[in-house]
Amino acid sequence: MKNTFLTLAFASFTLFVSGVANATLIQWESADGGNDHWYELTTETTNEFDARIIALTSRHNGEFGYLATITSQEEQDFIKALIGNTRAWIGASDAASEGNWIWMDGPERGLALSYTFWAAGEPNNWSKGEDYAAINWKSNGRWNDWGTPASHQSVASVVEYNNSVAVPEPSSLAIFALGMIGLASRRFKKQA
Ligand SMILES: [Ca+2]
Ligand SMILES: [Ca+2]
Repeated sequence: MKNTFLTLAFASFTLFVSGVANATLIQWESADGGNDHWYELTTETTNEFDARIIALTSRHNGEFGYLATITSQEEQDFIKALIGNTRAWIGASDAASEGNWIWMDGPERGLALSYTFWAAGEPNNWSKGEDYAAINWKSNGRWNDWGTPASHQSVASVVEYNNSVAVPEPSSLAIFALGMIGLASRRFKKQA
């Protein structure tokens, strides 16, 4: 039973690594005033939960992935230029404590948002609760709290890569593996 689980987890992880290889990645170079991190707009659209799993299990040149943490107007502008008008998940959430927005992963994991770019009237925790942030609400780069419980909408994600991140705990990794199995089975269905 345990071996089956590990085999499935490894198979789905391999699937993801190969899938991510085709995506477009751009570096925000320090020569341009950036942080030298890499950014990716995923080609796959998912709900807010799968988006986080895909980001955390993604690697680029050995660097760790996580849903983007946008901490300045300059970073917001760089990402907006990368993704155009595509709506996508970023790494902010208030799922742990309603109204208290934090970055879920990456170097700013657990920290309150020091910079925000919410659309007018957002975050509004609409329709029994929205706890995850999406960029490009109304195509202007502004953010919305989204992930409506009734629908868990599917959109792209912005994944950021660098190595100054906390390593996930083993219990978290087990959850990621379970999530990957679910995603992998969905991919197999797509191909069928
Ligand atoms: Ca909320
Ligand atoms: Ca909202």
